[in-house]
Amino acid sequence: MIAASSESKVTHNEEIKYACPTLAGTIARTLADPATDRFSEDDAQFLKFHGIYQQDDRDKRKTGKQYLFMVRGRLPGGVVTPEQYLAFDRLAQQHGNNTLRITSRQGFQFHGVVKLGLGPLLRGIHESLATTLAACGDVNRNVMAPPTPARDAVGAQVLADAKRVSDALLPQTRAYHSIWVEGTQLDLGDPANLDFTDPLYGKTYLPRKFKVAFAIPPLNDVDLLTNCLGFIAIAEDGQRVGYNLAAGGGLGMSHGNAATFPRLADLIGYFTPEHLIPVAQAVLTVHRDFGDRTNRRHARLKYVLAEKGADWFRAEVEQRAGIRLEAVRPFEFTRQGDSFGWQTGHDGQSFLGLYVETGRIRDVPGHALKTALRQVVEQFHPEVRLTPSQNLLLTRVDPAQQTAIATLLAEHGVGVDRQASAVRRASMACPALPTCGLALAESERLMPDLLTRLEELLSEVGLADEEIVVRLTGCPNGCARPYNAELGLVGKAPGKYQIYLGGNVASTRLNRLFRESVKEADLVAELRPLLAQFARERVGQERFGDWCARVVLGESATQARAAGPDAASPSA
Ligand code: SRM
Ligand code: SF4
Repeated sequence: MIAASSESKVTHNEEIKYACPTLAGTIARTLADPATDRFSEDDAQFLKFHGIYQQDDRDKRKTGKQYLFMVRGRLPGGVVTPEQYLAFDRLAQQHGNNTLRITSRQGFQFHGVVKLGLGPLLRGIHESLATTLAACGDVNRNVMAPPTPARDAVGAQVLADAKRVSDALLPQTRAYHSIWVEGTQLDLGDPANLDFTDPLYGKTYLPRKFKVAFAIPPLNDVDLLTNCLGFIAIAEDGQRVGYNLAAGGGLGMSHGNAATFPRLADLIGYFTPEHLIPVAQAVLTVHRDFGDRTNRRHARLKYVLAEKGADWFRAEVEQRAGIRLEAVRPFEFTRQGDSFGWQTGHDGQSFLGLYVETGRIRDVPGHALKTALRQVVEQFHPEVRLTPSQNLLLTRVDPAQQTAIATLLAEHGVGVDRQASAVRRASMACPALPTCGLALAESERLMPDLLTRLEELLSEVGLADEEIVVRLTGCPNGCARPYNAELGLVGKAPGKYQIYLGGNVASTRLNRLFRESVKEADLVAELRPLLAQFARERVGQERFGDWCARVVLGESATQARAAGPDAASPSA
């Protein structure tokens, strides 16, 4: 029987998972069929579990649908070996649109892949010892972790833990290997396939996607509280000694549907590292067993937390993990985001933070980032790490190589010192048009120009060097996490955006809706009086988000913080 939390009928997604628990669908058969350039609707749902989205080029819809595929790689903590990077660079050129898109969860996306290219692309990714399995679908997605080589051993310990959790939460189906490596269609009538039950996920997997992140305070570069499951590392004497558990975050919502909302995670308790996997599996199985399978808009773990409460949830996790959680240990998040330029890690090696506009690695006239990175990786073999803000780090660099790397980058128009303005470096945009089927408005294609206009405005009001966290998405699903930005812009309709204000730099507070359906051309004019007043009246070094929360949204800073779990005063 398919588990449901109410008497209502389960969704179609639940029915097809139940009918085909290996998630093989008829993907391999269709892949081998030269007569079609697309998969059936049901197979398109199964494809997601294999890291693939069936899309079409929305710029070309007037002349009929042109099917293209997006392929998402799963890279825990955003860590990419030099060999993998070179493989991805080549595969993007051979089978995609010759760009690599760093995602807001430290993955890589290939866009513009045609059906014929899927087989060689996925095989190439597999041969590079990476995978796209469970990068999408009703399963745990890419596990985020701080990519910056920390000042002590904690960073490496947390990355290793993130990899362990990622592995422990992978689905066990043979379909991925059979389709993409062996090129064979599983026999769907074989009882072994019909009755397949995943040891962790069961027959119907999760009601919806599930997201995990690790953070090392005081840095909140992963926007931890927006995840279903968050692990906040507690360190003593340069070692991570345990984790605070956070659960029930998530951002997706629909315009005009108050039953859907962004939510920050609750702090649940503290535990020591030997319990990491049981705790992760306990939280995941609470979602599996209590998530709503009758309504995909209400199926995320955040709604279970919102409705049943943190005390109920803590008791469930304790019972499933077989431990008692201790009281949350004190910690403080002070900022999100990345740092740029050359820095030195705890091991004495150098690393370079590079700003990547809207996360898109590509060559454009005067800025051949894709070629530059390929040549740097070929010649100097740094490890590549993808950040949760869609930027990139080159790590494990011999300090003696800094000048040569900077020179090679400069030859391709890629600067190392002042890479972009503070506001641009703190920005994110989701892909939206033309690839995303859910986009209501432009995002990635609009962001560079919008930021130029914002930079001009900031100069005009005397704030040229001001860092403001600005995030733009083409719809309310929130893929670039706009609801905890200081300034969030969310697509409402073609050319129209909702303006959200008042997130904080630590990413521990949700912003609030300020204006609705503002025309794209009017966005900067709408912000001008606000930024001018902020420049005149801010108190000391007060940030734009805090000022908005205090003055524009009519709250005291204290009340504003209470809108979400305030990291400055954590409580169990
Ligand atoms: Fe997302 C759906 C892109 C991070 C919330 N997201 C999509 C799809 C796959 C559209 C679709 O379902 O057809 C987008 C593909 C666009 C394209 O053409 O590439 C898409 N999401 C992305 C990425 C690439 C945005 C980016 O700018 O980097 C991110 C990929 C991350 C990864 O590597 O796994 C991405 N998506 C997020 C985040 C941020 C995060 O996880 O930290 C969120 C908000 C957090 C959350 O999950 O609540 C997010 N995406 C959604 C939702 C809303 C889910 C909900 O609960 O309502 C959808 C729609 C859905 O699932 O039906 C969605
Ligand atoms: Fe697409 Fe909306 Fe996500 Fe942007 S926020 S990528 S438009 S689903």
